[in-house]
Amino acid sequence: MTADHSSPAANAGSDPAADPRPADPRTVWLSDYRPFSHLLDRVELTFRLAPRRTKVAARLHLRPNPAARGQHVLRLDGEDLRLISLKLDGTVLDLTPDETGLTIPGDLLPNGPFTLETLVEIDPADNTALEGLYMSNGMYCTQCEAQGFRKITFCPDRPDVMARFHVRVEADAAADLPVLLSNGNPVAAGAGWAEWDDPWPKPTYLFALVAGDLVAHRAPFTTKSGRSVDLAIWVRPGDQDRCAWAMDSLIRSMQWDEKVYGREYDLDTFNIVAVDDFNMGAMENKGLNIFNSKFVLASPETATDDDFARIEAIIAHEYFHNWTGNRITCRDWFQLCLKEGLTVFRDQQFSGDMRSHAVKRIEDVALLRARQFREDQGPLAHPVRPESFVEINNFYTATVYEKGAELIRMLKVLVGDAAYAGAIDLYFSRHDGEAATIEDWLKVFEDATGRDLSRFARWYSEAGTPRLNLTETWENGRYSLTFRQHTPATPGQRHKSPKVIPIAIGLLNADGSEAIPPQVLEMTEAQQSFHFDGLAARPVPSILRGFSAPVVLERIATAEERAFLLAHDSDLFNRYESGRALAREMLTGLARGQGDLLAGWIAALAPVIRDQALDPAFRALVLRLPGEDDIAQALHDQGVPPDPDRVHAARKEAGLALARALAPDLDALIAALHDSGPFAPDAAGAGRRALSNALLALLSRLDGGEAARAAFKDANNMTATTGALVALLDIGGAEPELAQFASRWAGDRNVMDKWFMLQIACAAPARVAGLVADLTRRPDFDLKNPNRFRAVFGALSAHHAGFHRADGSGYRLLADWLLQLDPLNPQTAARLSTAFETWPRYDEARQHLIRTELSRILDAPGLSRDLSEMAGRMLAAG
Ligand code: B3K
Ligand code: ZN
Repeated sequence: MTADHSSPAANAGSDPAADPRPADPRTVWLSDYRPFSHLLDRVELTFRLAPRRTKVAARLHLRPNPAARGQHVLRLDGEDLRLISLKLDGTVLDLTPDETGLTIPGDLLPNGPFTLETLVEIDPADNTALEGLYMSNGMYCTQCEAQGFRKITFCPDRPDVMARFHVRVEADAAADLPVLLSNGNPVAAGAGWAEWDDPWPKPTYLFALVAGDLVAHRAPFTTKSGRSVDLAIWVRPGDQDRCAWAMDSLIRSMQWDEKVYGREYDLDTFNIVAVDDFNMGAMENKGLNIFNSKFVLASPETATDDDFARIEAIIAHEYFHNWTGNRITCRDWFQLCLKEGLTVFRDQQFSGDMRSHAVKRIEDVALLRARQFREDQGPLAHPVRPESFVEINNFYTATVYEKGAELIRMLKVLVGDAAYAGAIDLYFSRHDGEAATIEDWLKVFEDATGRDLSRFARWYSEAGTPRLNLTETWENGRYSLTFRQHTPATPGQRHKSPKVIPIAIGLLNADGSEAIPPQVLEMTEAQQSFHFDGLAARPVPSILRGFSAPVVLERIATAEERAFLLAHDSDLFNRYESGRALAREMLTGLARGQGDLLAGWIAALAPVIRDQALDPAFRALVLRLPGEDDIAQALHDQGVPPDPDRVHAARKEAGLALARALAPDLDALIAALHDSGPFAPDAAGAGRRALSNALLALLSRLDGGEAARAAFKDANNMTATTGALVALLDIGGAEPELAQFASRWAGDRNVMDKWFMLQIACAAPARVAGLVADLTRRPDFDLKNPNRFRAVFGALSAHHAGFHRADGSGYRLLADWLLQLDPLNPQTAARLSTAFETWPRYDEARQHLIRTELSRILDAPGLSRDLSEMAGRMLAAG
């Protein structure tokens, strides 16, 4: 293979100066980073817990930072704190805090080490934002990332200020709080109090405290160098029999990190606590992970296979943060992808090792496209390392996490497995105990491999999904591939430069065999050709195998060629990809009322579905039709504003046609997947159940739901139950089953979230808004519980045709509820507002309706910083 390239004048980088938007005065800039004025050696905290009046006494041991000479004041962050007393080296200071903190003037500050003591009062029972110290079902817990610690006490609340923490927790004798936990190792305890000491310096965002009436599911662990660790998962009494899977996942994660990354655990205890009210999935606080109970508790009766897989992945993710995030943390919040991208990549590797790499990759790419590509193509697009933010919580995004992980994956493909391992070892030895940057990260790879990564670094600073266009020629026995790359403009970045793109390829002979050894082409220029000589005949190319780069591949191929790859490619990802391309072309054709590609699609798909030698999990993925949001984006890419009703109808029509084509085989195919043994949440069983459920949904289209009704009655696990329920909801006949489900699970919040979510997800488009409104009137709809709010309003926004009703009812309903939620929980309100990010795709009438709702949100008095930043960014792109 030989390569040549030409690079048109396309080297203009990002140009924030071209951003026409007026800067929000609250904007924080990466370029403004300065080291903190002081070093914080040690923090001693005493909590006297009381729901409305918790007292926090803090003693901070500080000294001037030699790296920050010339900064004369000491600024402590602090919000919503009632300051009772303040002392410097024992002397009372009479200073008044402002809205966001406390400034100690330089003339009061010693030149050497000193101690600052504060006593504050806070109100955890009134904390519905779930940031800082708050209460959930009578228990106390904390969430400090990113900037929640400042709601607990006055302190420099930034990740580059790291200290050793000693914590004493005292509970009122009358309170029922037998379990008192914090970070690190337990050092002493008595009736109503406990002390914890964390020997590892950490930033405030990793601080945690939990107090409650909890029971533990325990297990011992011995690290490879012989340290005994007490593992415990703490839950409410009654939930302890649903912790086995999470514990098993934790032990496997610890073993995997030792084996694959050489990383051992470094404390005597590792605690995980499950809480019902939590803004996200989980949090990696040092030695005391706090989890949304949804991602801990599982039994076959209450959790689906997807739940089991997600629990395994999130337990691993938080555990892996102990090294990638905690031991090596981020210098500032702009470097968030340093810990999140790497940790997501590590949890993806882990899940691949535990399950099937190909299936895991297909699922990860589906998620990347559904969430990150969507973000990258809309008004909220931002680089993996953003340059500014108003509210950092708005940047815990698919771009930082999922695209961040893709960048690590590309690096690994580019340098090779052995060099990757060497660079990672260097990263751990060079930066352990530090707060690092993306520059540090790339330097490690440069030093370990001798490569120049300056061009690769553009992936971190430029937003947008590159489009990779491919043309092929076959002349005189020479086969050539010519790639052109182009990244569309994104907000604030009009001009983009060429990226380094690893393109894994294979060339196939007519019998499906490989004409050349599979290889990785390294594209570095705007346009580049690669030549292959010595081939006997024109091959069929298999491009971007394993999705080797997060790009949109623009390649025109015939349906025959796609069908050939779906049947023969040795790369399972690209087999799936060919099936997906066929399905998208067929569905966009149907939605546009053009041509009928159904027969060709079915002819290509059916043999894969019937092929019992293939992994059922893979067949289930191939069978899964592209979602309506995906089809809408494909239409937009074709220059057609999507009509949500037609998209919905096209998908229904394709499902029915497929069901009819497979009809003679459906019963036998389902029967062959039947499991008679006890439920096990392993990948093989999960794959069989996924395929069985997908086929059952097809069968229901033909038999009026008879088989699904029987399956619902017989179901002995939640995967089978929800599979049958979805099949029935889809055909509109599940009233008795919904009622049975609700009466069986009324007392279980996590299971009932499924009940709320599924009926919205499967409702006919015209019914969605009415159904959501009805569900919010139920006594068990709780605005303050993020899981319940997301179950309902996440399902509304994910229901493409229901949310995008032409009358604007979906938009209005969501905006009304975001405005209700915002004063209570701005973080969750801001997160769900991303439902509106796709507005530029739609027709003018819908654009107008969405922009009207976004303006209404933006104009609301007292709007949070979180939601105002999001609404403002979405509107600015107009
Ligand atoms: N680091 C946390 C996320 C914190 C989100 C703050 N808004 C969980 C994780 O990524 O592991
Ligand atoms: Zn994380």
